[in-house]
This record gives sequence, structure tokens and C-alpha cells, in this order.
Amino acid sequence: MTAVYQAEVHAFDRPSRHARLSLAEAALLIRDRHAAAVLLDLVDPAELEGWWNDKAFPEVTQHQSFPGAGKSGLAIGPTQRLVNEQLVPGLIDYFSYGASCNAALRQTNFVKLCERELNARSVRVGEWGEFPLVSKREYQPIEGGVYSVPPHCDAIHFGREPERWPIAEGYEEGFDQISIFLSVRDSENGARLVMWEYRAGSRPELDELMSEYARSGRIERLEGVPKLVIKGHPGQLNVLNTRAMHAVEQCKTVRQTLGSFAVWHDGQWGMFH
Ligand SMILES: O=C(O)CCC(=O)C(=O)O
Repeated sequence: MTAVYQAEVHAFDRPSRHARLSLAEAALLIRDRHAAAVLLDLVDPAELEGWWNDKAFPEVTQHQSFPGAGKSGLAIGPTQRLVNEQLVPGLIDYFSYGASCNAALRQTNFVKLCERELNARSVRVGEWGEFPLVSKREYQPIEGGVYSVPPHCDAIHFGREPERWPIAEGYEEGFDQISIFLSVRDSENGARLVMWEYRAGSRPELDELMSEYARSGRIERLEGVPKLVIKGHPGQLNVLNTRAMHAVEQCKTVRQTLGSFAVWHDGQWGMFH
């Protein structure tokens, strides 16, 4: 029987509502832009330690792009930012990491959930090149910071060198990339997810928006566009449209999440991180 969960559905153009949804229904609402984010009451907070303290995850190390953020293993975002002589070794490392850790990551509660309830598989390049499946994220407080994760968006085809980035054709099917993350530990100030109804159309545009933010602390194109501020709590699964610009407010104490991205491709969800 399909599991259904208590859900909060958030959209840019109407008030938030409560519903009962399966994870698959929530993912389709996001994919088809009927909602920007859905929070599902999915894990009993007493069980979160078991989801987090799983030996399948390598240790959490500093995120290359976001000070104040850490993640287990390798992530697609920093790999997409590599150029010139750094790109090929970075891709080799990224796919080798997937090859050595995915068998163990497949046994985690998180990946089992996505396989069972979304029928998700890994995104692949060729027959064997599996993208890594899932990571732990840990956000540390930074004095005076505004966001633990600054405004950005995520798209599987947004490599900085599009002609050498291995994902190009076939992932622009009119559907959007989603992020699925489980809130494991909240910061004391309850840092929230902020979303803007604005989609960077290309990697150069995203880079421009992010450097404007780094330079000036603001992004002019986000001012005045519809915005959502969403407060999840530990045990909730956050499903959101990552093509829309989004950020996580600065945490004042450590915040932990477990998460992955998914894209709809060839009639199925493909997971990657
Ligand atoms: O809170 C998190 O783990 C990350 C939020 C985010 O930026 C994402 O899921 O794309």
C-alpha cells in the first residue's frame, strides 16, 4: 500500500495548504510547478539518529562553494564549477566516488525511501557512470552571516563548460529538478528555507546572480518577485523546486540535513547528488 503523509504545500501564487500526500504525489506537484515546496511529516524524530549515523556516509568535510556548509563525499555543485585542467580530474573523482560509495549508500534509509516510494534509480552517464546518490549536510554558524546557503539554484545541466559537461541533451524536458532533503537537526533560531519565483536561465546568469550577491549582499532581479519563507522541522522531508532561486537562512547553531536531487528522465526519477 502507498504510504501517505501529512503535508504542507507551498506555492508562489496562493496560500499554503495542508493535504495528505504520498512522496510520489509531492514530487510530481513540484516537477509540474503546481507547488514550489512540499513538507511531508515522514520520519519519527526518535528515529532520525539512525538515518544520520549510518556508516555508509563518508565523513562530513567543508563544502568547496559555501563557507559554513559541510557535506559528506562529493557533490555535483562544486564539480559543475570546475573549468580548464581541473574539470576532467574533478569528474573522474566525482564518478569514482559514486562507484565506490553507492552500493553502501543504497542501503541507507534515505535511498531506500526514494527507491521504494519514487521508484528512483541513479542518474548515469553511459552504462556504469553512476552519479553519487545522497549526502549528509551540516551547516555551522557564522558570525554576522545572512544565509548558511546563499541564494542559488541547482540544475543538472549547468556545467561551467557546457561542451565538456557530461549532462546536456535530454534533461530539459520541460520538467524541473527537485531537491529532497530530510531535516535532521534544526538550529536554535530555526533557520528557514527562502524561495524566490525566479529561475536563472543559464549557468552564466546563475554565476552573475551569485557574484552580485557576494559583492553587494543583494540580487536586484530577486527584489519584488514572489517569495516564500518555509519553516520545516526535524523529521520533515522537504521537497522543493531547485530551478527556482532559493537559500537557507543563517543558522545560529549546527543544522543537519540529509538530501539528494532528482530529475525526471526517460519516464523515471533519477537521483544524484
Ligand atoms: O538545507 C539543505 O540541506 C539544502 C537546501 C538546498 O539548497 C537544496 O536542497 O537545494
